[in-house]
Amino acid sequence: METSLHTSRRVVKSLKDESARKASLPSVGRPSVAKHAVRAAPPDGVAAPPAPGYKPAADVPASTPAAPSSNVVTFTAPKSASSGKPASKEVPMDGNEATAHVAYAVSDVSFIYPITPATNMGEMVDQWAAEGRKNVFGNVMSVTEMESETGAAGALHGALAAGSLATSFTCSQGLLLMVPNMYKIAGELTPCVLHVTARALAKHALSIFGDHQDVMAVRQTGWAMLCSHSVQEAHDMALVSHLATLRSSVPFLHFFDGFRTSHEINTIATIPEPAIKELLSKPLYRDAIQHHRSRALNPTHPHQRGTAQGPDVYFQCIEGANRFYDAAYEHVVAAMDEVAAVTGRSYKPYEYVGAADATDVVVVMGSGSQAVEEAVGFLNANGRKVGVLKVRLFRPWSNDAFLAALPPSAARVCVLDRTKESGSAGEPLYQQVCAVLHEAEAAEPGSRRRYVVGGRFGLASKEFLPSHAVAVFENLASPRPLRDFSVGIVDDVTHRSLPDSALLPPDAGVSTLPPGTFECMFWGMGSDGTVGANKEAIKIIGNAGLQAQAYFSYDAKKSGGVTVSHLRFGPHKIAAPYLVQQADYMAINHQSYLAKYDTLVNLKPGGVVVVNTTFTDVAALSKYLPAKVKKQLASLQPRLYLIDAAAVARASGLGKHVNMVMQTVFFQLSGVLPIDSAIGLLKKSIAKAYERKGPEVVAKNHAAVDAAVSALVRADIPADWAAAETAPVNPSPAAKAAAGSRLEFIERVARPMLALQGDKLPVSVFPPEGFAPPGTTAIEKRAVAAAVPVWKAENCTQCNICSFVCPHAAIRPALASAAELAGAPPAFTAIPAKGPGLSELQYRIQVSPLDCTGCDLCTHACPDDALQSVPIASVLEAEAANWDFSMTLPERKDLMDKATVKGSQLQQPLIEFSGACEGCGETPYVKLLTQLFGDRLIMANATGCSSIWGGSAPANPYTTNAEGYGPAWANSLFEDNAQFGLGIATGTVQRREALHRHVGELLAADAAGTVHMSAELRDTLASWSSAWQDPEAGNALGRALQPLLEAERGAHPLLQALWAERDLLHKATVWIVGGDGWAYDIGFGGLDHVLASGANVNILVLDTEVYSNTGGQRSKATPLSAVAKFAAGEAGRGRQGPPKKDLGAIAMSYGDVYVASTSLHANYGHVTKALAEAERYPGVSLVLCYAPCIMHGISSGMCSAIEESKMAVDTGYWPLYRYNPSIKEDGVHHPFQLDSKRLKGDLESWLSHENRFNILNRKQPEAAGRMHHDMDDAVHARHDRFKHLAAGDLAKPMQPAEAQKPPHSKGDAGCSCH
Ligand SMILES: Cc1ncc(C[n+]2csc(CCOP(=O)(O)OP(=O)(O)O)c2C)c(N)n1
Ligand code: SF4
Ligand code: SF4
Repeated sequence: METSLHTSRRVVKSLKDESARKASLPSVGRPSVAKHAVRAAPPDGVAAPPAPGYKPAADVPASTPAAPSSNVVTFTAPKSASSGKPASKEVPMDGNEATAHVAYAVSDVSFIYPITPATNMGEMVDQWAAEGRKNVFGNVMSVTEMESETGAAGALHGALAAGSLATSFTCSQGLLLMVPNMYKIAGELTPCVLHVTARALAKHALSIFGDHQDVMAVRQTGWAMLCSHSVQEAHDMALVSHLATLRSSVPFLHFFDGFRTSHEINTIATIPEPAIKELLSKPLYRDAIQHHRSRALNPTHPHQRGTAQGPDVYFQCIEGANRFYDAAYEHVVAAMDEVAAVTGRSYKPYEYVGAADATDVVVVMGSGSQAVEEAVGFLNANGRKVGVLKVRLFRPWSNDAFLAALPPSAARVCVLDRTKESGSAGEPLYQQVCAVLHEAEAAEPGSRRRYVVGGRFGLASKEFLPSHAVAVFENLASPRPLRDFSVGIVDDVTHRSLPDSALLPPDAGVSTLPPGTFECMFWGMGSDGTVGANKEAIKIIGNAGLQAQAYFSYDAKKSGGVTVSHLRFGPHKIAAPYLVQQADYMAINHQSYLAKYDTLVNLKPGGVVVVNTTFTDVAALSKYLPAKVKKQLASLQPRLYLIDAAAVARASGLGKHVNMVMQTVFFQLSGVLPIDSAIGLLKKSIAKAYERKGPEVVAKNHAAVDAAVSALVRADIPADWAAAETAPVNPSPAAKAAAGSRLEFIERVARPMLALQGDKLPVSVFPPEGFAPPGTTAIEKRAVAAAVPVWKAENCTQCNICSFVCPHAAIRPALASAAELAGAPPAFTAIPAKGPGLSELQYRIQVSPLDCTGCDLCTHACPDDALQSVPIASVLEAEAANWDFSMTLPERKDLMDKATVKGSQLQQPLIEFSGACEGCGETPYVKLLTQLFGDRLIMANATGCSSIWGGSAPANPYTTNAEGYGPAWANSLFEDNAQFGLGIATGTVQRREALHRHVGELLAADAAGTVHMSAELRDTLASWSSAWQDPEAGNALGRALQPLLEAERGAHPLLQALWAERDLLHKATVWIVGGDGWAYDIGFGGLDHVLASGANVNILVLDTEVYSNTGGQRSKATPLSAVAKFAAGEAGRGRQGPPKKDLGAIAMSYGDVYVASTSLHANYGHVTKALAEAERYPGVSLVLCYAPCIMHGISSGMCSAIEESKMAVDTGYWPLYRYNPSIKEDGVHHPFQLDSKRLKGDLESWLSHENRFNILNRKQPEAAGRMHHDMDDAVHARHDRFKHLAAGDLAKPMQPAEAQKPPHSKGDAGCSCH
């Protein structure tokens, strides 16, 4: 192990004392500062000791530009950096790429489906196949995207049955969908490898992050399970898995930690493909492949598989497979040995690292083992005798091999699981180890019993640091170790969590990293390019011969959120599967982060910090910085650099993209590479990365690189910052009022989470069922816009269109009386309101500058040039105050018909400030939905962008009105949303019917004189009983009943029972919402069933024409010729996708489904009408919504979504229609109404505005031209068909429902149905 242990003598002494006492750990307090070791803050004014790898910087004069030539080197690449293996073999890549390389090399067929974080593996093999890359058998892999993981597993099973070498990539919910076929594949003893980025499961919440819940949920399927603990292992174990499956005929699930390993970039030594080829050409493998193929389904030597068996034989057949599992362990060892012979890296299924005579051993699986290994090194260097047993092979388990790996001296064993099995006697690995040890002890009577405890760590990528591992050892060595514990969190409810280590507190700054490791953190904003630039940087560094590691942490915002890039590099191999704790170099790419987040807590004393700020002068900065930050800077004494990177980016034509400026500065200040060569490599990588976007973009980025360093300013930290103090800030009354009853959740949970302090929250603050209160986005105030719109009253015609199109509900009309305006801030100007019933009021358009994303859609939409985008700083203070005031005005929703464009915007949007991308085309539909029906809306939301911007804790954009009513929103899964929504509707209807009966009984009892109630209550109940299905009148009566029931509920148990169910007096409307991936693909079966159900439910499909949430993979809504991911090979086959599936036609074919195809941006009135009609229709309604998305690559940006959508409709690409079965065809009235009647504009020219169509145009203009022509023909043909339908040529556009019904088939009596 290369870990260096920079430990102080006092720490050593205290450890030795502790082990000598063999008792509970003494409270040693924090270890004292050691040379190069404990990175505590230095005393005021004293520079910190240099960290390893540092060379004092030749400084830039304070507050002067740093000349490009100045030597401000901080990192020294040691001579040994490139020693060892030939550089060509050592490359930085992430775990997904490391795995995909091997999977591609040895497989012929793959069926894929996107799911984070495994998606990238599918993307890579798809891309390589499209490029014609050959595998070791000389074949180009056949890669097919399926409609779901169920489909992928079924197809995989089929390909295997046909004798192919097939593979797939998945995790989490995707893996769960594969379970039935996993049993089949294993049951048929089929060689196959599934590569899994182990991920949490959706329980109380979905999480895309890593743990072992998914793989542990399939451990019973009969697949071997081999775990990789690092990026290098992901590469090596991938090959071991493919070899071992061929050897054993047992299918292998190869897994590694999602994100931590799948997305960590690390320098690895790759296995040359010729070596893999040579291995597979051994007779053993040739025979194994031949054997697999000889078993394939083939009519020339047929056999039958998948029979039905009874009690007589099924059991024996299952047991018959034992010998394959018994032999599998040896096959794994043999495969590991073969790989070792080729690579020099040897592995064991169970591998022990630590003291040979260890008394205490931790057993663990996955990347966490590396943190434990660091802890073991630390403890053993300080007098303890401990070790770690790394489990790689979890299934089939080998008792003997495990026991052989465990040192005989081990008296105490702690098993760490990265999963949770609620209610079990212990997690799976713990139970496995207990069983082994129990059996071993039982087999040897009188043998020493080992003490075993188990605990959990790292769920959903929770950080697991060496200090946590030390705490685990401390617990194990204590007189009464905590069992069934958790580590890394504070459980103050069931008190199962371990306390922080006394020997190595998490924040002590003790490094267990190899000497000379340089650590960097880059704080960026989602979509600002920081992550991409850092990926390139670490590759440049790694390719230059240093060992490199990079990991990227994100929040859940689709854009405008926080990203932190964690980079490490140095001369020695870097394991460290955890975030940077003490950065030598920190870049803060947005100045607001200094105030919003505790960025500097992770800065090493004396390190370098670079801030992108408009305040490049210390005096100005001093006014801006919060006192806390000044004090931190004064204490840490970093070398502080300021740069107005945004100005450099703007001047270079890059808009707000500061990433290349900050990257150049990094290379300049870190000195990781000679600056000239670094700049050369950076420019080269820019040219490659932006090639697709054209030479202009490349030139602009190069210009930014050239201009960066001269804009850098070195700042001295004023001495008086050490004594800075700020007055405490009290939230404004408006903010308090907005928080309302949610205040406790907001203060205890939401605010700390938003400040990125969620890790520190104890268990007790969270609602255990994961429910979230509404309206928490109102407190976020993200201030991400560089420019915001301001209102020019003189031009405004009061159409409310700006508010209609705003994706974030950040601009709204305000109506105020003269009296109310008396209390307005001075800048809150207003004009007389126009329209019937509004004459007494004043009107204003108000923007919330702190919630606006600066997308510019509203300024584009405004037909009267009444909005102007201005830099946020110029209006922030005044407009924020205006917004706060406008929020105090009463809602005047009844003054206009809400089912009109203008009237809808006088309704409070009950979704606001979501974390969707700037200009997102999905959110305005949902916003309008909440304005039309928000106070009675129940939403079943499929997983997808809409569930992420709509439900990422703690940000809940769904909010309530003054009454406390608002959308009740739930996400079940991706695949089951239609059925989930149907279930909600069925349950609600059934309960309401019971309530209605109950009211009838009450009224009858009242008439009979057995219940006494007031006349008012009786009359209101009677009226409600007649109007209960009318959402307007019935709900008004329901509201009126609440106080009456409250007053009289004690009079009779029947009244009390009615009071208990009073929320059902309100008629709800159920909307099933999701994206096209859900509706057209994975959820289509369920959706189809709901369409046929006749239930009174509404379905809203937000059609972005790709799987937006997972990065833009093709769905069956993707149009012909649009290039989407997971379909890279199609262009090569001269065809880019089948034509888009016509979901509207399918739905209309039922004849009793209301169907609308609409585009909010193209026709505001149409969408409003369609939603209102759909809701009113007493059956299933389907509204298909054209939703522009950043994935479309609109060349003039998302601000042009309105113009683009109008063209999409004008050209016939996206038709506007409504099919309303309530309208009976009578020759005059037609159920089908075509609302985009005339085609105009040129389809080809519209297509040229969007990159998704342009990619093919650039690559294969002929094929693109042909497809565009086909599309044009199809659009015209469809338009003609629609015209006929609209004229009543056919009452039901496709087949009448009756005609589609299959002849009724009667089941044979006595058949065995499965
Ligand atoms: C069973 C399963 N497979 C895959 C995923 C990963 N996943 C989450 S959202 C999504 C795509 C959503 O696309 P779409 O329905 O079009 O909605 P959009 O993101 O475009 O709004 C995928 C593949 C999942 N959550 N569950
Ligand atoms: S710029 Fe965008 S986010 Fe801001 S108010 Fe206008 S439409 Fe809304
Ligand atoms: S649908 Fe597109 S624009 Fe909207 S949040 Fe998703 S990726 Fe962003």
